[in-house]
Amino acid sequence: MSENDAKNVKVKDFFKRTVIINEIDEILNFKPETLIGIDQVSSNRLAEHNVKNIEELADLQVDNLPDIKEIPSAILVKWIKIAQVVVRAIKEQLKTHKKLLMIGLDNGGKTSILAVLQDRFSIIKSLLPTRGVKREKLDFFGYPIISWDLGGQVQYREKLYFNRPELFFTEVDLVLYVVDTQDTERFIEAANYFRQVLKSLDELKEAPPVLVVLSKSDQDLRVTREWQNNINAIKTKFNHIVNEYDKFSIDFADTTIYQKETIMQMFSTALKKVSDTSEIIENILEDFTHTIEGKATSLISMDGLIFGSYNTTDTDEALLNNTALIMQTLSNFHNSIGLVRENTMTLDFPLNRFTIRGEKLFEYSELRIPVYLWLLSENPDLLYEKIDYFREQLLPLINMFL
Ligand SMILES: Nc1nc2c(ncn2[C@@H]2O[C@H](COP(=O)(O)OP(=O)(O)O)[C@@H](O)[C@H]2O)c(=O)[nH]1
Ligand SMILES: [Mg+2]
Repeated sequence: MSENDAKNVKVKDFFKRTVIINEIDEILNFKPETLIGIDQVSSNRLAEHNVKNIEELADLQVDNLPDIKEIPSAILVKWIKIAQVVVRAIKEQLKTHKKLLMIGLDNGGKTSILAVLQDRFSIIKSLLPTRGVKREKLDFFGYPIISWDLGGQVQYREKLYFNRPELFFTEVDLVLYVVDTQDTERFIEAANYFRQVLKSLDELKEAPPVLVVLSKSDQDLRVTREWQNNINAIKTKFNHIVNEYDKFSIDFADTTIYQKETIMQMFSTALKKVSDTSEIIENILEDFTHTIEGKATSLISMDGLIFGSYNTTDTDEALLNNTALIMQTLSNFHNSIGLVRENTMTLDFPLNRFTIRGEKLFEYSELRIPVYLWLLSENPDLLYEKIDYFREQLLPLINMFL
């Protein structure tokens, strides 16, 4: 899943080989000529008739075709049908994602926040800004975060966002609205754009939860009266705007790039709003399993609670979980006769060419029950190599959701 969208695009075969697909949601906005069989001249003719992209092509009515004399109607109908297949497939694929939008005025700190995430989790996949609208996208363990600026010198962008809001605001699972708490001069502008965003969402009948990110809440400032006044002013204003509608829920989280944990906390708040804990843990395990080229992973406590697991086949899942539970039973027995619990348990199956290994990660509850990460892999070297990465980078993240 979090293996980048574009690689899994099932509709790729409909496009010319030279077409580069970075993000699937972008495809709807591609020109018709990107499709196999549609030449540039015809694409331009279509554009003259207000059919500028694939989505608009798919929206044409077969029984009410525009009169384009260079394009025979039988051909046009064929193109419409192809566009419809593509659009349907893409919408289907988009639905399975949890899409997080990060927006706010330019200079608010969005890119910096994404950079912190990227920097902490080298596993996160990033995509460069794409042509046209300048957007940044990060794949946060299977949760795409799309970011762009509002306001300032970027009027041409606003036009696009607010004239064709459906391209940006549909099927959004969470809006992260970033406000620079130090830039008092632009509070009003920030609030106005916020209202415009809610209005667009409302018109599209969308009501994702909203998390207002109070950025640049640096440690030394937080103790000042002035900063506290700023925060109160923002909260009052934004709550007031939200109350103009009775459908949005709003929350606030303050962050500073100088304390990375504030950014982690903000994201865990965000993810908790869109997914349940086990789904988040599973996404993290999935990415790790890919990194170690493993076949299955499970996070299991010594009393048999499975916190989350990832596997590609049912057989691997059964193999891993059954083996893990038996090894844990053995470990409990050893412990009961006074042996020290091993931090690592490994079982090699050389004839079958795989290894199962359990790594003690932490203890949970007052009873201090050990929790192990169990891995099934045909390539144990990678598993040994990356376990420290898991411990240092991913475990703190998982702990936020337990
Ligand atoms: N003091 C402070 N400055 C920040 C913080 N986050 C970002 N900045 C600065 O604000 C400026 C704009 O940040 P940027 O991430 O590019 O904003 P964007 O336009 O919303 O993407 C940069 O000079 C950053 O160094 C923060 O938490 N504290
Ligand atoms: Mg930026």
